Amino acid sequence: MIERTLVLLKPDAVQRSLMGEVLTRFERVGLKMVACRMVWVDKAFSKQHYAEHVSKPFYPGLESLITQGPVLAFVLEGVDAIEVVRKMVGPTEPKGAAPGTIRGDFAHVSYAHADERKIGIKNLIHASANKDDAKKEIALWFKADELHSYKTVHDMHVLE
Ligand code: IDP
Ligand code: MG
Repeated sequence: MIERTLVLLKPDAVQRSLMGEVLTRFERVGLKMVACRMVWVDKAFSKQHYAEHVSKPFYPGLESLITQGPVLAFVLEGVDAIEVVRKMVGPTEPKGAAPGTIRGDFAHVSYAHADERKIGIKNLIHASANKDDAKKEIALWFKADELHSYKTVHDMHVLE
């Protein structure tokens, strides 16, 4: 099943100059970038993107993190892309994220540490959690004419 999923490299990833390293991982497995933009998110847009979390205790820290600098927003396409990208990203808390995952390889902090300091947990990246979220999030971040269809060299191996 060819799917599309929304990925954000959060301000901590952008500020740590990790965009290239992370994008390389997605390119290497043959996922296709079909849209991309750098965006400085404001508080209102954060509340739209993180609507499910707005009333949670960690939301203020999360909002201040996601609005503190530009994010790189992009859409990846591939077979079961939503699940594959979440697998590559790893679990939310870097402390428990396995080596080999993006959060496990580039961060280590715990919820307890973030909560004690009342800061959002710096885990580098967002990826849509399921089909419904992917559809909503892609529509929130991109206009239809910003989503491209084209062939990569992977397509002959992925599709044929
Ligand atoms: P996800 O990014 O792995 O999908 P969600 O539960 O959707 O995780 O949470 C969204 C974001 O909110 C997380 O990536 C993280 O930055 C932040 N967050 C989630 N839970 C906590 C928490 O308990 N303390 C601090 N920050 C949190
Ligand atoms: Mg989530």
